[in-house]
Amino acid sequence: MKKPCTQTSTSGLRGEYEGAAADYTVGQDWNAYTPEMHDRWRRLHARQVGLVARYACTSFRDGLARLDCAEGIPRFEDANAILGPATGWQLVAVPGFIPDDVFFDHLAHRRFPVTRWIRDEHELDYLVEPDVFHDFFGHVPMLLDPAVADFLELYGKAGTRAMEMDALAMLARIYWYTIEFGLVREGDALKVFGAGIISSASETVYSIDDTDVLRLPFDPVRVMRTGYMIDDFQKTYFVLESLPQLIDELVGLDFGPVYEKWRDAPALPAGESLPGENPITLSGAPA
Ligand code: HBI
Ligand code: FE
Repeated sequence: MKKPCTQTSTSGLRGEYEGAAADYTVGQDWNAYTPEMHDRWRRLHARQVGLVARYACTSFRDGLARLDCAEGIPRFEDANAILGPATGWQLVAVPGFIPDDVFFDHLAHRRFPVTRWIRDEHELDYLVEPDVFHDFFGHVPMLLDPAVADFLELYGKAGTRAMEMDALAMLARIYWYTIEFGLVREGDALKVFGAGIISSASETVYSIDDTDVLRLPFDPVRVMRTGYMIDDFQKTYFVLESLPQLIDELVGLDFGPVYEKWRDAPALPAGESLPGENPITLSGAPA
């Protein structure tokens, strides 16, 4: 593994890796945030909160309300005081994107890595790398949901085998299409629970209201076979019937044979359904 301090210069990743521990954790250094940074957080938060009421799933709305983080970049230790008793998760500050094996190890131990830097003024709606707004606003409310809390630990534990079997790309699609870009049905409406959607104003509206995008019922093997977009809106979203479906379908799944079978096949293109599939045509929430 590269030393943290060499990663900044050789990989082009944003963030200050110098001084990070072997597990890539750093102090949040909350006092280093400027008033401008806190103000940027406030504006991002205010914009998303206006959408959350209509578009986000109940767990997200409840979780966000408990975190009380509207006024500025939150202190991770304050969130930890809420998360610990609720689901046993703890946030750890990281400089930015971290190596896969390190990321998996944190999740397997119920530690969620949260990037400490905040995006610049000119990238308020979308950026490819995670920042503190994406990681905290998008992910932390869902860590208060018991099914998501358990699922993320399971995902972390699944990482070692996926890497050994050269099937990381397949496992990563599970995370991408659920934790990052997942939708969930609530009654007759579709709601957002993925952090990649809910931390972006335009994709929140698009993922629910666009009438042409493909929405498929969640199926773990179908998900593991499907490619995804990293720098544009998704062309396919997968819809859970409920958040506990994550546990119901993945706890008993033997990933090994699935990796063996599909690892070397080309990914299914996003945005295309297979013969016999029934895309979901439910509309979003009533206005
Ligand atoms: N590091 N900070 C951070 N955040 C992520 O979401 C992340 C990561 N490292 C690896 C990774 N995600 C994914 O590639 C794994 O889920 C496969
Ligand atoms: Fe994320």
